[in-house]
Amino acid sequence: MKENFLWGTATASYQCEGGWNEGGRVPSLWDIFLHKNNLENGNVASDHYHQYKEDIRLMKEGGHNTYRFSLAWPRIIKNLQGEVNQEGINFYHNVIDECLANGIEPFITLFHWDLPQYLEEIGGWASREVVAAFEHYAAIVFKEYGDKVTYWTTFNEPRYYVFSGYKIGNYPPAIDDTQLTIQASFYMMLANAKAVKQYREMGQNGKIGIVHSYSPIFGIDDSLETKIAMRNADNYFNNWILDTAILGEIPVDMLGRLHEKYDLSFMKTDDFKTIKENTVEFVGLNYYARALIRPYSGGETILRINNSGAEGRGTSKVVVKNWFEQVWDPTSEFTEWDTEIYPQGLYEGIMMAYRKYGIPIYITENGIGMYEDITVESIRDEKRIEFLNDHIDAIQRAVEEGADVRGYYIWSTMDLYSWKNGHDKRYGLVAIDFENDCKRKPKASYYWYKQVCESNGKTIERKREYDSNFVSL
Ligand code: BGP
Repeated sequence: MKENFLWGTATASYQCEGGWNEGGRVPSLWDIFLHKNNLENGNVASDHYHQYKEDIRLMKEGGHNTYRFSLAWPRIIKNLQGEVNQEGINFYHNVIDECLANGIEPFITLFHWDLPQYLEEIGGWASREVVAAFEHYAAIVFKEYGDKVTYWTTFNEPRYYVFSGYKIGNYPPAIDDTQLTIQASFYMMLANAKAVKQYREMGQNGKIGIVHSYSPIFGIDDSLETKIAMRNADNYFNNWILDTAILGEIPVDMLGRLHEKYDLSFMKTDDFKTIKENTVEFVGLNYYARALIRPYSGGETILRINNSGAEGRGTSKVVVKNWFEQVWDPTSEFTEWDTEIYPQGLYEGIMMAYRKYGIPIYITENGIGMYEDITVESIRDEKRIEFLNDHIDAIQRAVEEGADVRGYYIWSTMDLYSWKNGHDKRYGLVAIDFENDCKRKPKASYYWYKQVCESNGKTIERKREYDSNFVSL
C-alpha cells in the first residue's frame, strides 16, 4: 500500500460504549425500542465507555494507526432546544486525546444510528426538523474537535438504516411505509449536504465524507432484462447515496419511477441546490457482500433479513416489485447469517466506484460475524484470518490497477452488540467476555493483523483465482 495508508478497526457508539444512562446521556431510539420490546440491548455493550483506554492501548500494540468510531448524539445534545451536555463533550475529548497520544488517527462518524429519542418523537428522519437538529449538532462537534480531527464522515450507511427502520421494519422505528422511507432517505442526504456545507464554511482543515453500505451489483447474465434489473438494483442499493453525496445528483430515472406512485412534493428546489453544491471529498465503503441480481419475475415486494443466524439460515430474500430480485449463488460460500463470502466483489466494487466517481476511497468496514467460543485459552479464529487476508488482497489488486484506496478498517475492534443479532454474532479482533466484566482477550486474528499493519500489507498472501465470467454493470 502507499505510504500513510490508514490501517485500523471500527466501532459504533451504541454498539460498544454501554454506559447508556451515564454521563448525562439521554436515551436514543434504540434504548427505547429495545427496552420496550424486551430485546437484547446495548446497555453495557463492550463497556468501552469505561474501558476505552485499554482498547486504545490494544490498538496501538496491535500496530494500528487509526480508529473509526462514532459520536453518540444523545451524549452531546440533551434536548430539542439543543442544549449541550458538557460531560459528553469531555468524554469524546478524552477518547480523541487518548488516540492522538498513542499515534492513532481518529476517523469520526457523526451519526451511526443512535438518534436521540426526543427527535424520534417529532418524526425522526422522516421529518425536516431533524435536518436542522443535525446541523446544530454537527456545528457543535466541528467546533469542539475540529482542530484535533482530520477525518469526518456525516452518516454511517443511510441506506441500511432507512430501509431497516422504515421498510423492512426490523430496526426502530420498525414500520413498513414507502412514503416515509423516501422522506427519511431524502432528509438524510440533505442533512449530509448541509453538514458538508457547514464544515467548509467554518473553515475546517480536515476532510469530510460519507459512509455507504456498498453492495456492488452483479447480474446473472447480460440480457437486456437483467441489465435493466441491475440498474434498478444499483439505484436501490447504491446510487441514491453515492450519486447524491458525490455527484450532487439524485438518479433521475429513480426519481421518475418514485414520482409515479409517491408524493415527492416535500423535495424543494433549494434542497436540490444545496445537494448539488455540497458534495463530499472522499467516500467510505463498507463491504460485506455483493448483490447478485436477476429480473423481477412477479409477486409482492419481500425484504427478509436473517437476524437469527444458524436458525434462520437460507431465509434471506429480496424482491422489489417491478424493479429486481436478488439471488444467492448456490455454489458460493455463506456465513450463518446468509452473507456471501465473496472477496472478488470488493475488488470489482472498488474498480466500479473508482471509475465512476474518481475520488479517494476508504474501506470503512469489512469483517465476518461468527459464533465463537471465547472461553478457550487461545482463540484461534482462522476463518476470520482467511476472510480478512482475501479481502485485503482484493483491495491490493484494485490499488495495483490504479484505484485510490487510502485506508482499511476491520469491523470490529472488539466483539460488540450486533444490533438485532445480539451479542452472539462476534466480529472483533479482541474477544469480549460479556459475562465477566467485559474482560478483553485478543484473538489470533489480532496478532495476525498486527503483522499486516506493521508490514503495510506485505504479509498478505494471494490465494484466490478470480472468476472472469461475472457480469457487472
Ligand atoms: C454495518 C453497520 C455496523 C455493523 C455491521 C455488521 O451495516 O454499519 O454497525 O453492525 O454492519 O452488521 P450486523 O451487526 O448486523 O451483523
